[in-house]
Amino acid sequence: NLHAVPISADEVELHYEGFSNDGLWPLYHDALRESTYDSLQWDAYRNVNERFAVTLANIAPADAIVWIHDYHLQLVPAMLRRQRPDLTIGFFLHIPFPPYELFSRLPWRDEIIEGLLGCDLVGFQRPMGAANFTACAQQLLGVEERNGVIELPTHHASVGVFPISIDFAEVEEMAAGRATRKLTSQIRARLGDPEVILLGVDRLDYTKGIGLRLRAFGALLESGEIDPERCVMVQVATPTREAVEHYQDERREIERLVGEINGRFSRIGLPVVHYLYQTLSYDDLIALYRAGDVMLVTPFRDGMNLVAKEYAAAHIDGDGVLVLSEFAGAADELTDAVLVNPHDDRALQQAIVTAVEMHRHERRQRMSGLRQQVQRMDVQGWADRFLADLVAPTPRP
Ligand code: GDG
Repeated sequence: NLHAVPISADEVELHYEGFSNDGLWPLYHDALRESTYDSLQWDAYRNVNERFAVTLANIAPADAIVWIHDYHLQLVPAMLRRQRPDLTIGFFLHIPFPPYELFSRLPWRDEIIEGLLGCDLVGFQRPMGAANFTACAQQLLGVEERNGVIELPTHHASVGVFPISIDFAEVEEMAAGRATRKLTSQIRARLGDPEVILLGVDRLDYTKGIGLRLRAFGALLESGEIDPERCVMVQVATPTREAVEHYQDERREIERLVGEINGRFSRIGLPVVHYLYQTLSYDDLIALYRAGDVMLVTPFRDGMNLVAKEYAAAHIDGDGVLVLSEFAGAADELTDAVLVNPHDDRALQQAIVTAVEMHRHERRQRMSGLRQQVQRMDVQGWADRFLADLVAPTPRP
């Protein structure tokens, strides 16, 4: 049932790599890198959004429900409502929504808010995203908000919080398969059967704190708090947005760090950091999750972070420790993780040592809490809750 919307190579450069990923992405993630604000990129962003809106307007049946996703398409709701006032329109933002102090830098800030206000329901990962959006709408456009509903002359736009999740049952089933079990023991053997495998899995993105965690691991090897004969680290860094300069810089820095740490602490045939700049198959990924004794999820800022949830779902053995940044949306729910402020070097090192040294009983207790939480709040529940609120908005008291 897919209906493709064509985008030219120029538009990929201007709309996708440019405005979306070199303008909005850093701005929405605490301005961790400088954003590019370029009016040619903005024109392309508007044009691509317009094309999605026109396509939807042409194919949506009367009174249909439309659910639009993510920062690449924030203008579509208002564009679509103008053409098709009969539709019920929802939007979900997968990344954080920044505070007014940052958002107001954007030269086209009013247009973005107006675009999103074309919705019947705008959903965010965390309460802070919803609060930031509401504050921006009030300050920039002077709209009135009451009980999570923004009152507009044409309609009411509800603002809600819907933390996304994963298909717990699917991951659990894959993890339980015989092939996965075999793959997991092969991975452990190939790594030299270490006592502890520390694992990182991320798109190679500067928001994910990959360098930070490598530096923490290096410092612990240096101080002797972690023994390279007992522990190895595996870092999967999936290629992403390679045309964007900030990503090229980040890759260089990570690869320099991996080289530095391996040069200093590896033994022949036994590197202490195994680095894969590759996209793995989902089967391999699940086997790797199972092999990981300590999962390191240390973003500076992350809308949710599904890797943290996948790790818990894959650990059907009930063991394993998750080290999780407070700045990932997942930290609101996964309180049985070892939570850490990744900006605090020493705290991060301490969290890693705590995870490596944790007693079996505590590991199992925490993993059980994590698994229950992810199972209870899976992706189907997320979709059901969003769609139920979209069809019958329930203003909060
Ligand atoms: C955005 C938000 C929010 C990773 N490497 C491989 C691979 N992956 C898969 C993981 C996971 C997904 O990619 C990554 O999801 P995250 O949630 O961790 O991060 P983003 O890509 O930044 O996603 C984020 C999310 O949207 C959903 O709302 O949680 O905050 O930034 O599913 O498994 N999959 C395969 N091979 C890999 O090498 N097959």
